[in-house]
Amino acid sequence: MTLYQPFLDYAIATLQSRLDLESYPIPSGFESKAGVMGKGKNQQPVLTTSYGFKSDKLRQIRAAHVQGGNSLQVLNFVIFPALNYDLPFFGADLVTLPGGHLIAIDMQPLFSQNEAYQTKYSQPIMPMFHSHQQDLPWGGDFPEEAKQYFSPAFLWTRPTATEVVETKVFAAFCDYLNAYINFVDRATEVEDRQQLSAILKAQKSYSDYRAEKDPARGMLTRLYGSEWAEEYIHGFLFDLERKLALTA
Ligand code: DBV
Repeated sequence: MTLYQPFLDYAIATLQSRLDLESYPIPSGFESKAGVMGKGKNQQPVLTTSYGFKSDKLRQIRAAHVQGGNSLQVLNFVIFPALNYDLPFFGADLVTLPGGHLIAIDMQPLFSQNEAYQTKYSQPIMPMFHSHQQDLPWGGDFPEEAKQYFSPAFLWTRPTATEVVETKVFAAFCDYLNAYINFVDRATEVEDRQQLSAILKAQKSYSDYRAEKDPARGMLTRLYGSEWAEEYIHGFLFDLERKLALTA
C-alpha cells in the first residue's frame, strides 16, 4: 500500500456514501499511464492513475495518483463545483519527493476578497483549521500569485516524518473533506444572473491559473512527454475551458 492510497480510498468511499455519485469521463489513454523516472540503476517505475466522478452539485471530482516508490508519491485531488453553486473548490495536493513531503489542503474560495463569502465558507472551518495547524505548522515560502486562490483555512505544511503524513495529515484530509461535503449538502442553487456570471468568471480564473501554473507539469513531461502532459492537464485535470468551448 503506497502512502496516499488510504487518502484516495477514504475520499472515494466517503463521497460515495454521502453523495449520489456518477462517473466522470476520463479521456482514453489517461486512466492509467506507466512510465520510468531516473537513469541507470536509479530507474524507478512510475504509475499515474486517474479517477473521475460528479454529482448534481459538483461538476467534476477528480484525482491524479502518482506512485513511483518511496521518493515519488503524489495525490492531487480537486473538486470543481457546478457553475450554478457558490461553493468553494476542494483542493488537496499531497506530494512526496526526495526532499520530503509537501502538503496543501484547502477549500479554495471563488471570491477570496469578499467578506460575506469568507463568513459563509471560511469562518465556520477556522476552529478545525487551528486544531490541525497545531500538528501541521505553516510550511513557509509560497508562490505570491497563488495566494488569492487560498482561504484563511489553508493548511500548508512540510512534514519531515512520514508518520505525520499517515496520521495527522490523514486526519486533516478527512476532516476537510467531511466539512466540505457538509457545505455541499446545504448549498442551494444560485439563480441571480449577475452572481452566476461572477461564479463563471471565478471558476475560469481558478481553472486557467492551475492549468497554466501546474507544479506537476515538469514531472509529467519528464515521465510521459509534453504532448501527453499537456493533454492530461487541459483535457482532464483542469478541463473547464475545454468543456465550456464545447457548449458555447
Ligand atoms: N499539483 C497539481 C497536480 C499535480 C501536482 C495536478 C498531478 O496541481 C503535484 C499532480 N505539486 C505537485 C508536484 C509538486 C507540487 C508542488 C509534483 C512538486 C513540484 C516540484 O517541486 O517539482 C500547491 N503544490 C506544489 C507547490 C505548491 C502546491 C504551492 C510548491 C510549488 C513551488 O514551490 O513552486 N495546489 C498547489 C498550488 C495551487 C494548489 C500552487 C494553486 C491554486 O491548489
